[in-house]
Amino acid sequence: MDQDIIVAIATSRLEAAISIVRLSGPGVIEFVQTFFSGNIIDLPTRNMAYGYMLDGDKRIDEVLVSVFRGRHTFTGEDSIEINCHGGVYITDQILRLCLKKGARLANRGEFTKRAFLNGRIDLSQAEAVSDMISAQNDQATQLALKGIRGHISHFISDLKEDLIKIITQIEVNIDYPEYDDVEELTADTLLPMSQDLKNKMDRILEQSKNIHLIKDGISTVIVGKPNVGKSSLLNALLEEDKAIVTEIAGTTRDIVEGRVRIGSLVLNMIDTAGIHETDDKIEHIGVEKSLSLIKQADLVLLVLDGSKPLDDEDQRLLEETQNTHRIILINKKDLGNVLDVDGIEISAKHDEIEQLIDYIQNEFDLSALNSDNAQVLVNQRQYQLLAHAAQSLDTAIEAMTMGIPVDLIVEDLNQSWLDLKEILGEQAKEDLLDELFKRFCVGK
Ligand SMILES: Nc1nc2c(ncn2[C@@H]2O[C@H](COP(=O)(O)OP(=O)(O)OP(=O)(O)O)[C@@H](O)[C@H]2O)c(=O)[nH]1
Ligand SMILES: [Mg+2]
Repeated sequence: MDQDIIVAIATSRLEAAISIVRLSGPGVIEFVQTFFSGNIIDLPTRNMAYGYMLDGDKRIDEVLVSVFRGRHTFTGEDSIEINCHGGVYITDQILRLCLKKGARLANRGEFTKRAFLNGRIDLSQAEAVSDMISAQNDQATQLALKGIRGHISHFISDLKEDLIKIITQIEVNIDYPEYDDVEELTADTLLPMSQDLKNKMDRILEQSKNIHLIKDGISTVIVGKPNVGKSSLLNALLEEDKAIVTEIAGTTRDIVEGRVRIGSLVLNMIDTAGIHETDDKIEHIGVEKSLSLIKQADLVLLVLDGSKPLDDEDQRLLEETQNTHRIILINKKDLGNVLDVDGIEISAKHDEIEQLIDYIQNEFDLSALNSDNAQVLVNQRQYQLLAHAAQSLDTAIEAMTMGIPVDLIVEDLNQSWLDLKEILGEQAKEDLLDELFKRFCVGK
């Protein structure tokens, strides 16, 4: 376990009203007392003392020092937060003073890492702290908050509990075969329990699939042949003239990006080059890009010009986007609609896009993911581990169905068990930990 005192600036390195310099480690209160004019030695936990940070006789800054004692702090160690004036220079001076006195500069995420190593939080909670910092919208913060409060830990622990019941039955059976009939155990008891557990895992995996839409936003690509009004639509959604709009076909040659908020949803929009056959080298590259974006997007907005009949290029795009999550938009409704296509009529030029906005809001109602009983995993690491756990369990279930002896099945169940533990970091290897905590900022 780390024993040294670590220090970092916990706030942004920008001029502000206050900055916070954070320290943690055994003996940190006595340590800070040696260069602080107020009295913190006798201060109860979660209290503040007023005074000056001192470099010898020199007063560095007038500060408030908060004291956090014992195991119930964020890191699980004694900690200190120095609230100083928020100038970049003065904050640096206080950091330097702490270093000069013998503290060590914290690595990225080291405070949270200590919290984890000291058993204050598990890995899913640590990841939620990181998610909280990077959250861009209300739903993402709510999700992160649930994670911090141990939501994921709870339902993964339940799965572990179910699994260990199955494993113990088998182990008992292997160790004391004279007490149990192997055949009976396999057929009657193990299979329904295992199937039940597998169903629970599958449900969590299914629900978790859409979580990236909350965390990262919905990647949305606008496609269509040239001149149908794609850039006009981007501008209407952004409520600004970001992309160039002209009556000349082939105006947009490269991709143009913008972020649109619709209620609590975030759409990461990409306006693309109009897709059509072209000899123009630059335009051709743009078209290729557009086609590949269709495949990666969460949502495709296919724009058609409703004032003109469909042509081969429109047909091709209707086919290209057939298997994507797409919305067909019939633009230029102010000029009439001659198309016999199911779609939402809009006029991008005149900002008449309310129907589209309503449609997207209904289509991506992600509120269920944030409800109290939704069990969702919030990142790829967790998702892949659970998927692997489910896979091993499935192999075991197949083996059970085929009547394979239980002592051969236990291996797969053990693998599933290890994966579940790793979600909570109970199995975490040191290099994995380093990698995870590096994604934090210094001071967290
Ligand atoms: N009447 C009418 N004209 C529109 C509407 N939306 C776009 N336009 C016009 O259609 C022309 C093309 O618009 P853009 O938004 O540049 O079309 P684009 O699909 O981005 O075109 P490329 O970038 O060339 O592929 C412009 O003259 C727009 O003003 C609309 O709703 N009604
Ligand atoms: Mg354009």
